[in-house]
Amino acid sequence: MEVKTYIDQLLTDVIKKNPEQLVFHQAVEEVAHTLVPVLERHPEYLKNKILERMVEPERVIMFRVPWTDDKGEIHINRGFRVQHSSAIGPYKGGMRFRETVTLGMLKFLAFEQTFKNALTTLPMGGGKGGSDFEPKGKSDTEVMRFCQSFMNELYRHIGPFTDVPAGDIGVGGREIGFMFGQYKKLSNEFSGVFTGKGLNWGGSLIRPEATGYGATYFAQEMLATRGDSLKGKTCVISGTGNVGVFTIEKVNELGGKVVAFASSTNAVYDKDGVSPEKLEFLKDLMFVKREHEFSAYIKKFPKAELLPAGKKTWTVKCDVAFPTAAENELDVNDAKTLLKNGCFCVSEGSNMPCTAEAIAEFQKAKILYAPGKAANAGGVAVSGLEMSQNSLRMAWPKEQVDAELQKIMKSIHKTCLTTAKEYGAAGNYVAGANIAGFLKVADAMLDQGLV
Ligand code: 2IT
Repeated sequence: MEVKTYIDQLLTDVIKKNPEQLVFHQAVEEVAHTLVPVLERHPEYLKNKILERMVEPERVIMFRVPWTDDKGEIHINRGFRVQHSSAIGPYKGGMRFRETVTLGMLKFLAFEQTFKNALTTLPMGGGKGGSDFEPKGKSDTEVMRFCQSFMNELYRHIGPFTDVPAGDIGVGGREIGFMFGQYKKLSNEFSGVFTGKGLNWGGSLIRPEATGYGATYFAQEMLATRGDSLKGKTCVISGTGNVGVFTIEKVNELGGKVVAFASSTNAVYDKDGVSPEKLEFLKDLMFVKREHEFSAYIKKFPKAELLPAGKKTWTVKCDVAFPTAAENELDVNDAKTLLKNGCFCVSEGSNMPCTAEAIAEFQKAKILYAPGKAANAGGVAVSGLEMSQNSLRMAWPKEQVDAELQKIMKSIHKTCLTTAKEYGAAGNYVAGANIAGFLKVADAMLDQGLV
């Protein structure tokens, strides 16, 4: 059978077997199409059904999470952990707490994570978990009771050599603290079972910054291939969680300026750029006050303005765009608007933020475009470094972690380019990332037999 026909058949089966898991279909489809030249060159992957195995997570855990709010009312949420691949290391990946979380969403994220983690050069498998619990608007004690109930089930499925969760949307230092505390109590063991921990109890310096810094380093590497840099560049981002905020910080350091940012509530245009002083205000708003809209920012810095309701930051003229929010936040019309306004570099700080049609526009226009599994791998890479520090019972200085992060982002960038070229897709970061990640995991699977 021709490889193209085989891929089409595989995708039909994935859709049939996983109805309604649209984002999972989308993630598999994006990877599968880029693997055609690999499967043509390596029939052993076909014979051993490597791709069929990869589209089926090794294990999925789904459970009830009952908890009581501050008034004593009972709530029931659904908890998940998708243990996707342990081919090259323990399952590793974040937890997402958000009202919209579904099994399909976590399957897509776990699938992506496996490829991303393979690119980091560190020994980590892929996983993802979470719940349809929405932490926004909940008190600290409600979040704690939820996290404890969540761990009452999950603790038996994870461990420093089995599965090491971390944060994602809706899960930051506070949630990791509560989950780690309950894990420690139930297992009677202080171990590196989570990453993104507090600095006093096993966390790594630079972990909160790592995803945003990494996506910015990746953009810098892409620009360097055209003899350019971020210096003097106008940038826009979307979300202002950990990723967005620390993207702004690194863009400032590298001499660029971020003129637009957003949350799920509204968006801001700040023509002069978010200076370091403004960024400190924004950090306080997002991380301390947990205010997810920007009226206080506009009041404090009156030259900034709110974009009209529903208008995305992608409508603001820029050279470089960093999607830093959620999947499919940048569609084909946004891509056309960005291109029309002269944007020539897109580095994905979040997971699958661009739709397939948007990516096709960027590729047709031959701009620099990096998919999340390469560009945002800095977060999980520093998680890997946190695991190393925990194993050594050491804490490395900031400069050392940041230098390692830069080295890893450079290495991922180089791997994407050389692999893409080797398989006839020069300059295509999507093909490069998918193929390089696939080869590492596939070869480990061949070595380890049919398990
Ligand atoms: O999407 C991601 O890479 C993360 N949420 C971070 C995962 C991790 O284990 O640090």
